[in-house]
Amino acid sequence: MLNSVFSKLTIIGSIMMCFMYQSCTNAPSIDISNEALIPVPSKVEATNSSFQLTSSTTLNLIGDEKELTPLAKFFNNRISKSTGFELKVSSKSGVSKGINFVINNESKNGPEAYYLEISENQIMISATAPVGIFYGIQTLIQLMPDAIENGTLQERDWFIGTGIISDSPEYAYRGVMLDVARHFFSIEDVKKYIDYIAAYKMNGLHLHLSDDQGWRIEIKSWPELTNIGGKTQVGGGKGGFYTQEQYKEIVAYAAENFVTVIPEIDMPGHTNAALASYAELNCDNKARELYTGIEVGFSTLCTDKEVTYQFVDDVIKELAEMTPGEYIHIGGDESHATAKEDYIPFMNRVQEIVLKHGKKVMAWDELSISNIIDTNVVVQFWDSAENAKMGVSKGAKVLMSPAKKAYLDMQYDSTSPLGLHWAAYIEVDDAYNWEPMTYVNDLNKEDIFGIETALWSETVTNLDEIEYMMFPRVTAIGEIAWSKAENRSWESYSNRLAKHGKRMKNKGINYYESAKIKWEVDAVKENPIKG
Ligand code: TNX
Repeated sequence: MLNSVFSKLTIIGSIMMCFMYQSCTNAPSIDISNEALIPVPSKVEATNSSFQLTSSTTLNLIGDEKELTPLAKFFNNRISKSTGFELKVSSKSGVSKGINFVINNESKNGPEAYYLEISENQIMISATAPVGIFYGIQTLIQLMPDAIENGTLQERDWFIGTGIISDSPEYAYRGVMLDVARHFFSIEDVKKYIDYIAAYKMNGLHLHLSDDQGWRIEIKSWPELTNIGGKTQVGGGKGGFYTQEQYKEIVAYAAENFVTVIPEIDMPGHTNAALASYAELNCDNKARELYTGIEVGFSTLCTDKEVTYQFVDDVIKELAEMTPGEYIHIGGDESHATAKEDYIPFMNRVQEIVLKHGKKVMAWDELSISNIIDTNVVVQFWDSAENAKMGVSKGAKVLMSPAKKAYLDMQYDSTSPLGLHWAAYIEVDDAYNWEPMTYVNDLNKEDIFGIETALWSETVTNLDEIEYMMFPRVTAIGEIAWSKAENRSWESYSNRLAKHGKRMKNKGINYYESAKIKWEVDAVKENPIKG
């Protein structure tokens, strides 16, 4: 209410200004430094006027047409349902009226950095690479009225505030893990997950593809892994798996959204589904029963059998062949059924296998007790700061995923209908208020590979539930990973999130309406409605 009075006053104000200075345009004044941008950009300068997007706005591509055309398509797709516009796209040699995507070599902040300049007549997003333009587009969409997120045609004007934003990420790797083993999720759900994370400038999708309850990726040389091991899930549902073609489809969709897939095959523990599929992987040569509970730590591959290494080699080989990303995750967590003297040589040998197939190694922090055989090894800190530090002392980098802060499967509080709480209850402020640089003491910035948040799926069974656990906490972790520490504060983030709620609602996201946030149900930024 107050807000709409305020915005009417602003409009009246700008009309009066226009008479005073005789520079009448019908562009309302919009202050972009007040927009609810998540993650918060490095620098925002408002010039307090607006650009109007109309059906005749053109999209001008300056740079390699082949690289820029998919971005123009992406932009048109994002805005077409709500605006009804299909902007005309053409290649140009220089910036002109309309929206310009520009590839140039001017930025010193790396390929993901972008520069966004909005004036009354033109918008320019420039970057050294397509990924930077993509992130500029994500910001531009957040600068549009919330109604842009509606899935149906909105009859209204589309004003975007003017000013300049320059932005670049704090951490190069900003990931999200999805456990498709405890409960299986369809390709469509995974694609939605990719859309959600890319919107917050996150660029890694770690897929937890195997666990005690299920094997979810077709391996042609070991077909029973999915024929048998893919048949069920937690609670006894029908499970499922991705064929290699389907996995490639996920990888390709992720790449279109500048997201890299990191596949995980968890071993030597968390392997009951494989042990149920092939008797010879067990030390006693007896196939295990399929498992649909949620206990951990009871299964292990037989580490002194040669067939185990043949199995690992074949699996990693097929996985490496269909994974363009540099990393393969080999798990290594909670192998309580594997003796330490077996675990260490096993993990050493599996690391060798990953390198042999041309990939780099990622594993949970327990890996640190074995050798770190390559300087590119990444240990994923979830539980033990000691392990994280030991990994660094042996030459590894650390991926920060502290369970007490970054686990999306933890309950918000004791009343949450979904989730576990073995690590903590994680309210939105808990998810936001931590600092990757100091969370584990004695780490240097260059020891940190990046930030990753994780959604384990023991209690999560469908996309609605994924959304509930993910939102809004994923936006908190996304901001920690992208934005500079000096630009971040709970006060600012929680205010922005309060406004951002409308956007999530319009998108149809089933987010958790935390009592910690003063949600603004009516958008603050109601641009003048037509008529
Ligand atoms: C611990 S985190 C696990 C997973 C469970 C998760 C549940 C980690 C490396 N291992 O196996 O799914 O807790 O929160």
